[in-house]
Amino acid sequence: MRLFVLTGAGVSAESGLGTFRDRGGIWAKFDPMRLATPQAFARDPAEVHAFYNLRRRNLLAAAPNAAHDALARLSAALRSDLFLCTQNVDDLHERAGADTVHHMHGELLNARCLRCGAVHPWREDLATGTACPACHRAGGMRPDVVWFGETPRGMDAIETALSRADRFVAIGTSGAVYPAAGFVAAARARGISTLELNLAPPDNARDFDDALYGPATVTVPRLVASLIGPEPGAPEPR
Ligand code: BV8
Repeated sequence: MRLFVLTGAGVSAESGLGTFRDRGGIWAKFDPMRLATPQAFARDPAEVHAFYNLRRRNLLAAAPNAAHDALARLSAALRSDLFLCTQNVDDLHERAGADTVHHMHGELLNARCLRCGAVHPWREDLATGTACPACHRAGGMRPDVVWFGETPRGMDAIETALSRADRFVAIGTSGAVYPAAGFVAAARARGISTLELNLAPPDNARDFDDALYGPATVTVPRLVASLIGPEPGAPEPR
């Protein structure tokens, strides 16, 4: 089995990190065009920093949940036969122990210097006056995330993994943001089976062969148990 798993904000929702498009979600409170585009950063970097500083602090206070744990168990069992692709900028898959995680929208705990291009692990707040540890120039440090209008990371690796997979699973994503929302159609065009795990049908629900609805902390461990067997010592599923 070669499995392509795409995760979205729903997998981290029960860790206390907000989703984007659900009622009361991040984009209900904040306008993405004011905060998550290169133009927004050029216009008002301090406002963009304040938004991501808050999210970075929330992330540092959060912990992986049972869905991340189950995917880490799957990663250990399938090794390179699992391509775990996340739209999430958090590091909860890694903290749960997942081996290789493809962050197509970048990582909030990295900062990138627009002056020299260096990428640094970053856990503190960023400010307009923050100097780059590599080139020592100030004013160019930004969160190393992919904003609207920017190219997602590693699209070649994603296309290769999609072309080799024999099963596609999307977990906790609304199917609203491209190119990720189009992966299921690409998988389906190849004739491989497609499954979605979500609380409710997403925008692209019709592209999936099967669905399992419920909280990710319940559905993901159940899916993983069906694929590789129950976790030793885990209670029998009801
Ligand atoms: C690009 C990162 C070219 C930083 C984010 C018009 C038509 C089509 C496309 C476009 C268009 N106009 C513009 C575009 C392109 C644009 C786009 O798609 N716009 C949309 C909005 C129309 N895309 C881009 O600009 C992308 N770049 O296309 O470049 C290209 C392409 C290919 C190759 C070369 C070049 C770049 C997009 C990057 C956006 N980055 N943020 C940050 O986090 O601040 S957006 C953001 O949305 C998130 O970061 C996340 O990465 C992404 C997806 O969101 P979801 O994860 O799906 O979250 P959402 O809240 O929507 O849904 C949560 C789901 O979870 C729900 O379904 C809910 O039911 C479920 N759920 C909730 N709780 C649970 C649960 N499920 C299970 N259990 C639970 N407990």
